[in-house]
Amino acid sequence: MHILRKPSWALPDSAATPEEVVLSRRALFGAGLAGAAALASSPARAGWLFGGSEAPVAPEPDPSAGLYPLKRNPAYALDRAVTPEAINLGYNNFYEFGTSKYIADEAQKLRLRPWTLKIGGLVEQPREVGIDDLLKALPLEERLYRHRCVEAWGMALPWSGIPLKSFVDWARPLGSAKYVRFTTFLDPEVASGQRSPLYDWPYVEGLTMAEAASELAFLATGAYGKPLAKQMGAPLRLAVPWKYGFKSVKSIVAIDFVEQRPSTLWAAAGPREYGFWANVNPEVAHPRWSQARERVLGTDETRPTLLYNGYGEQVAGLYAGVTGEKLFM
Ligand SMILES: Nc1nc2c(c(=O)[nH]1)N[C@H]1C(S)=C(S)[C@@H](COP(=O)(O)O)O[C@H]1N2
Ligand SMILES: [Mo]
Repeated sequence: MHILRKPSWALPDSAATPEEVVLSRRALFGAGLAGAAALASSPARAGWLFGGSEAPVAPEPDPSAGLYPLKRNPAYALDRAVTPEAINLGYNNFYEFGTSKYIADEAQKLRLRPWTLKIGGLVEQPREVGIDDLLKALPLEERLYRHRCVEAWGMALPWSGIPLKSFVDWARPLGSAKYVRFTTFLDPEVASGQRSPLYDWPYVEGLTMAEAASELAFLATGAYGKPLAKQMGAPLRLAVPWKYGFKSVKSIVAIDFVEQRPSTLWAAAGPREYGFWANVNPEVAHPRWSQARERVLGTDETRPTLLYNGYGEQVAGLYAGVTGEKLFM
């Protein structure tokens, strides 16, 4: 997602990409995307762009690993194949670590413990909870979900985590709360992308209370039967699959219940292109490209995009009374 610039896959890049990386990307994305993958920035370049250091970081054990895999909730089935895990681990949007899709190495700098979630705003009692205590306090399950990025690519994956409604009930918001605001960590020392002045860090996203209480909204703590990978937004991210992917905010450190609609990072950066609602709709084009079809990650196919990304049955009712709003951008 670039503002008033070409999409990232169209950016020319004269930096040589190591052959083995190009080859593995070719295998991952198929012939249709191989060219784009070869053109895209390497992780090293993403770090260089923002002045990140290249020191390798040793993997740390994840104390929540024993919780997974979780029991799958069969209510959330798919009409398509699960995207291979390797694709999800190697093709990400996480601008905190660079604007290319290949930020996985850079994201390993993120430290996951201690990880404290602050719950505040309009709640009976503000509190701070460590991620491992949160995992003990709330029900966990696995769900298969689709994911549709506003950049016209889609995928499907098994998330593990907490139904957002369970979290909201547990947090005990006041009746005056109208929105939930989710905030990503802020640490430009670790996240070289946060040294970029182009965005108003930290990354913030929001939902209405009704959206947050809907059955589909999910707080992901894992994927593919394991704790979340750092590049996928560990240790806690949102998954709202009927909305464009930028709503699914990663590496959350604060959840606040508020009365005013929150100002969100992408809506602030590009108000003509990205809005608060961001519901998927094939008939409402992005100002710079069609949303009618989507590239299926991990294949060389495209498929028609579905209204609400195929989740209309679960969520269309949320918008019945909403008028005069741009629900699909
Ligand atoms: N904090 C944060 N959250 C984020 C983003 C980001 O750049 N920073 N990118 C968003 C976008 S545009 C998408 S498509 C998804 C990508 O998630 P994935 O890398 O796990 O596929 O994360 C979303 N959440
Ligand atoms: Mo996205």
